Amino acid sequence: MALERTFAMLKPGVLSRHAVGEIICRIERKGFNIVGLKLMRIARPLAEKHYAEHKAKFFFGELVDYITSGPVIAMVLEGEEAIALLRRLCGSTKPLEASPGTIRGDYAMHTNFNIIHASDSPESARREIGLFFAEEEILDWKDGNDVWI
Ligand code: FUP
Repeated sequence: MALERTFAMLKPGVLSRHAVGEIICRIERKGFNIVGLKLMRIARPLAEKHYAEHKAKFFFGELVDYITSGPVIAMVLEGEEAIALLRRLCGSTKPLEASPGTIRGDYAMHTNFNIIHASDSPESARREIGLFFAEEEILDWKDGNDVWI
C-alpha cells in the first residue's frame, strides 16, 4: 500500500457550528497523521483556482461565495491510501447519497454546504496541497505506531 498525502478542508459551516473538534476527531481516530493544519480565510482568487474545474457550472458562484464567507481549516493528511480513504470517510458529494456514519452523511443537509472537501485523486491532492500550503508548513513526522502493529 502506498503512503499518500491528501488535502482536506473543513468549510465555513464547520466553524459556525463549533464542530471543528468533532470532525478532526473522526479524522484522527481513523488513523490519519495530520502533517499540515491552519485556520485561514480564503481569498476569492484562491477559491476560484481551487474549484477551477467547476467554473462553467451553475453552482460555481454560490460555491465560491460560501467557501469565502468565513474561516476554514485547511489540512494535509498522511496515511496509507490516504486519498481514497478520506473520500470514503467524507461520503458522497450529495448529502442525500452520503451514508450515515460518514462526515457528510452525519453533518450535511445540502450539497452546496457539504461541510468538508477532500482531494479526489493524486493529481488533485498534489495541486491542492500546493495551492494552500508552502513546503515549510508541512511537517514530516511519524506516529511511531509501526512497532505496535
Ligand atoms: P466533491 O469532490 O465530493 O467535493 O464534489 P465536486 O467536486 O463534484 O463538487 C465540489 C463542490 O461543489 C461540492 F463540495 C459542493 C459543490 N456542488 C454544488 O454546490 N452543487 C452540485 O450540484 C455539485 C457540487
